[in-house]
Amino acid sequence: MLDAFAKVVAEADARGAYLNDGQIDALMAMVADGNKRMDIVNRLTGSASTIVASAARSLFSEQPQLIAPGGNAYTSRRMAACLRDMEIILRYITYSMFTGDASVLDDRCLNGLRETYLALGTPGASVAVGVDKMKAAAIAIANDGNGITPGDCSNLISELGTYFDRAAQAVA
Ligand code: PEB
Repeated sequence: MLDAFAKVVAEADARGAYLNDGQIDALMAMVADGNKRMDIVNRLTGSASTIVASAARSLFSEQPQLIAPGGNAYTSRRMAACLRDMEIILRYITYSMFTGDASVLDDRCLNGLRETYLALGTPGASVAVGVDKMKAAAIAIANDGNGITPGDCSNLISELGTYFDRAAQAVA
């Protein structure tokens, strides 16, 4: 598991080189945006159950076969497993947003997840739709300008989007 700083150091060390200007500038930009980044992580963490619930509701209304008898989220045990999976994925995305690096998400959540779903007979494509719906809900919450000093968060929001896309692609 790396963060944005350790990633740059690992990359420079692999070349036996000092950190270059581009790497230092990118990390300085990351530090300059640090408060906004923490604010986004804080918002997503505080709204995690809202994000999961609204994404799940939307997924099940589009794919009602999942909650019909015989469906992959039918019975409260499977429904609970499904909501839990979405929550786990969201949690790892908040960690990646915090560290500025996807490796925690890759190593601890996505690695082998497609194979797990295949073995369980859980439709990965539906999980991917659920993740995409969490992305929309999370971005709306992260971007909510209400009650805050307006600022440019576009880079952070697009970075956040990449983590959701990565998770969706890993299981689709
Ligand atoms: C991954 N999910 C399930 C299981 C595992 C995971 C390992 C099997 C064990 C169990 O049931 O707990 N666990 C999960 C994860 C990590 C982890 C992400 C990462 C670290 O450790 N069903 C649907 C939807 C979808 C879904 C499409 C969006 O209809 C999920 C939610 N996951 C789902 C379901 C099960 C499951 C298990 C229904 C139970 C499957 C079953 O037992 O039939």
